[in-house]
Amino acid sequence: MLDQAILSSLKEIDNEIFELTVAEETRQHEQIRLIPSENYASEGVRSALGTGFTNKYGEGYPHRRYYQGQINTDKLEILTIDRAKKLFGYPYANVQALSGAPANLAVYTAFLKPFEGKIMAMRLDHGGHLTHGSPVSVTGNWFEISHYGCQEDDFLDMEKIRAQALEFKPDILVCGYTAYPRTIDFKAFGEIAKEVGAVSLADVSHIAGLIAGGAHPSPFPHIDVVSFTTHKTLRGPRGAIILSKDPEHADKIDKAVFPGLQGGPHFNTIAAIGVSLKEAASEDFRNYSAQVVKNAVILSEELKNKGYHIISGGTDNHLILVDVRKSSKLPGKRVAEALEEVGIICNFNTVPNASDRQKPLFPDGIRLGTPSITTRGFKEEEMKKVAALIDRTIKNVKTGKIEKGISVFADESVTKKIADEVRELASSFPAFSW
Ligand code: DSN
Repeated sequence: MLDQAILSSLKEIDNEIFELTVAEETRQHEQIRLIPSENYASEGVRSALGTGFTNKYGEGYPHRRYYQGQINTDKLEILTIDRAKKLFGYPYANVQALSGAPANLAVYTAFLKPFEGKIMAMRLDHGGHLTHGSPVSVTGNWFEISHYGCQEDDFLDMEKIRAQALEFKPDILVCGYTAYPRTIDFKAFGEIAKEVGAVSLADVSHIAGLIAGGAHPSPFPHIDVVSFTTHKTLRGPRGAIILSKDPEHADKIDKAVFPGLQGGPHFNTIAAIGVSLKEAASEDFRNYSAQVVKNAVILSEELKNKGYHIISGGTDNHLILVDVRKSSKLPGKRVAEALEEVGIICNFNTVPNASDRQKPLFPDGIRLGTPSITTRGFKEEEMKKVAALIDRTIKNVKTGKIEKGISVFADESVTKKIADEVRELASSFPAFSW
């Protein structure tokens, strides 16, 4: 979306930032964006981000603030909380966490003391998240961590997870992933947590929009605490929500967010989250989330038919993991960079059950997702075209060692032709009111 009024005032005030903004808007318009954690926020969401709510401080919670002048902010926060509770069916919601990592840290510190608590979660290279106890995150240093992973078929085995939990006895059992293409069995996770006396936490950042739209089962009533960012499939601003079932949990979480970890809430973000929750409750959004999954299934089937090794053999959600080393003898990073050259943006990504050569910066796979292109209106036919464009690009990438400064492409004229086709396809599906 290019808002002419906002942009023309920006141009007058700060031409450098104006030009970068236009360049980024244009990039997002002309490229096919397949990063599964990105989306296009609606006009309503973007408008709400730029209002006078950005000018207001309000440390505390509605009717319990440390600043005067909360007549509108209290109503705003209550309205957004109510929408979150209604949409996801949980009785308590905190809408102040600034994003996903602070939200997860708030949940951990609500229930655990550093250097005492135990957390069990998915390993990072199988689709977990840095804040699920990675050693490079404070979560991996402050708490004792036991990681579970996928089996040889790339699926989670709930019996094995149960056995591991019975032995490790975590205080918090985490499910919810950044790169797991299959349905999460919230009921089984909730039961295991109960059996071992742990709090169950689902970090549903990736699939919050699918849950809201009915395209993935809900964690309610199985999971105690649910955290998620609001800008992925949910299509809101960059922010986070923490849901809970138990009033004592909710109280601890509120205290952990403020004053435990944060100061003043970002009311403009809370307003935009409110807008996105209203939009996510609509029939249109139900259709959108169903189409996100449909598009991902078609893309994975098309790539599979072209000989690509799809992790777990397919997808149930918005994302697909492709082991490109197994498929094409190419490292994930080279493929992701080659795709960027033609205007297709994805992640290079670790994959479970990979070769010994895989490292986080040199993984064997790529991660593709459909939330952004579905927002733009891509359907079955376009997904087939996207699969063909990806395949043609990868087939044009050289294998083996390539000297620095030498093109990765076998034929530059093919690259140029694909890039033109990508630009044409993307530009014919504008996001919102481009
Ligand atoms: N950045 C998110 C993702 O891309 O999955 C995780 O934080």
